[in-house]
Order: sequence, then structure tokens, then C-alpha cells
Amino acid sequence: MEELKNLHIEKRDEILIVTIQREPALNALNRETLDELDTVFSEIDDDPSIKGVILTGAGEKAFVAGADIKEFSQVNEVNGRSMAERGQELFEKIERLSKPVIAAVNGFALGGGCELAMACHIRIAVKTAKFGQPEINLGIIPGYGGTQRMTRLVGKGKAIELLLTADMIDAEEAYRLRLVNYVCESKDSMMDKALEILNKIKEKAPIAVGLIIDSINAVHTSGENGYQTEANAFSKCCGTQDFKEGTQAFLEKRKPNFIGE
Ligand code: CO8
Repeated sequence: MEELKNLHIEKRDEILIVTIQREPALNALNRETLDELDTVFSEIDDDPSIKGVILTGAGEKAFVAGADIKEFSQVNEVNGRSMAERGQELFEKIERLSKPVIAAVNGFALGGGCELAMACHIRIAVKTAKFGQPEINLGIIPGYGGTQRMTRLVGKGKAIELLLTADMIDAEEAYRLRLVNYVCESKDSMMDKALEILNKIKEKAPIAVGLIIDSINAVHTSGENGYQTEANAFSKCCGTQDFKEGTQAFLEKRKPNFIGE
């Protein structure tokens, strides 16, 4: 992997911990950081030694405070579209990864930061975290899929309110709205919770893990028939060694040994 300036990568057992580290800018997503995230997330699916990913931000203050506003002076109607599409493509790559990705939200998750967290499969927050889509205060709208993913996660009425008012909500409110799965006391306990979930999932049959993510994503992909995707995925699982092994292990009252084939 090429040298990364804005990300810190650590592998703990088979879990990859990706930390965005631009603390002076509250981990805002500049172009270079987006490129680096793309590099890292492009390699995960093909790496059998990685079973899950935790995405977090450096420090105690911010997960990601949004797209880097300092780069906005160069944005116009033409390149604004391609910049939004480029970000959307990356976030979709994360959402479509065949391995679970948990956003460990350690502080502000605003604008593109909230959108990035929402592209992850699961969100866990520290109790001091704050979420919001303040783009309207800058005269723009969320451009990295926030209008779509926020609506799916919290429902239309609340999504419209949050995006039109730019109100920031705390972690407890985010939990109440089902934007996050868990709220933790500290950054350490949040990381422990994320690892606990991923360590549980990594014992499961890898092909089935990927196909469940695929099938759940299909609910939200326009033009895609989710039931059809699920039936296709189900039949694919039925052809795997892991399916035979899982069934056999149950009948033999032992733990299954999944091999990802
Ligand atoms: N971009 C660049 N720098 C930032 C950002 C950001 N999004 N957020 C904070 N910073 C910088 C500040 O400029 C400051 O830098 P400096 O010390 O050099 O002045 C440093 O981080 C610390 O920030 P503050 O002094 O403002 O810290 P506070 O504790 O007072 O406030 C807040 C923290 C509330 C998080 C505040 O920084 C803030 O409101 N930040 C902006 C949040 C925001 O509006 N985010 C949305 C951006 S728009 C977006 O994400 C659109 C995504 C789609 C883009 C599509 C492609 C074009």
C-alpha cells in the first residue's frame, strides 16, 4: 500500500482499524484523504486476512467535521457535480464492501462526516459525539449521499427536519433516532464494543456475511429487486462448502469451521 499521509492503519487480529488523522482540521475530508480512503477500501475485499473494518477519527473531538471547507473556493457548478459523484462512489464502495464496516464515532460527525458514518454498516458513538448535516448553512446540500441514507435511517420527516434546520444532535438523540446502534461512555469502550461485534461476525461463514450485506443493500438500490437479490444470494450460499460444514457441525453438535468457500 502506498504511503498514507492522512490515515493511520492498524491491524488487530483480523480487524483493520482505519483512523482519519487530520486533527488540526477536525479530520475534515480533503481530496487527498478521500483518495487515500479509496486506496484502502479498494484493497479490503480481496484481502482474505481482513474480516472487518473499524473507521474512526483521531483525537477526542471529531470523527470527521465534514468535507474540507477550505477547498470549497474552487468549487463551481461543473466540478461540484463531479466532486459529489466521486465522493458518492467512494461511500458506495464502503457500503458495498463484503466485510462489515463499523463507524466508531468519537466526536463531531458533520456534513460529509455524518454521510461517511452513514455509509458504514453499523455506527457506534461515544456519548460526547455530535451528528448533523449543516450543509444548508453553507448554501449547499449534502452531496455524498446524505439525503438518501439519512432518510433511510431515521425516516423522511426527521431527515427533512435535520437537513433543513442543520440542527446538531447528540449521541443519545442519534440512538433514539436509530442513527447509531450503541452509545458508549468513552472512546476505549466504544472501540471495545466495535471489536466485540466484529470478532463475533468474523466467526461466521464469510460468503454468507458478504451476501447478507449485498441483500440488505439491495433494499435501497433503485431499480434493484431486493427479493430477487436475496433469493439469488440464498441459492449461492446453498452451493458453498461452508453451508455443508455449518449444517454438519450443527448435527454433530460441534463448532463449525468455516473456510470461506
Ligand atoms: N473543513 C475544513 N476545516 C475545518 C472544518 C471543515 N469542515 N471543520 C473545522 N475545521 C477547522 C477550523 O477551520 C479550525 O481550523 P483553524 O484552527 O485553522 O481555524 C479547526 O478545524 C477547529 O475548528 P473550530 O475552531 O471551528 O472548532 P470549534 O470547536 O469552535 O467548532 C465545529 C467545531 C462546530 C465542528 C466547527 O468547526 C464547524 O462548524 N465546522 C464545520 C462543520 C461543517 O459545516 N461541515 C460540513 C461541511 S460541508 C460538507 O461536508 C459537504 C459534503 C459534500 C461535499 C460535496 C463535494 C463538494
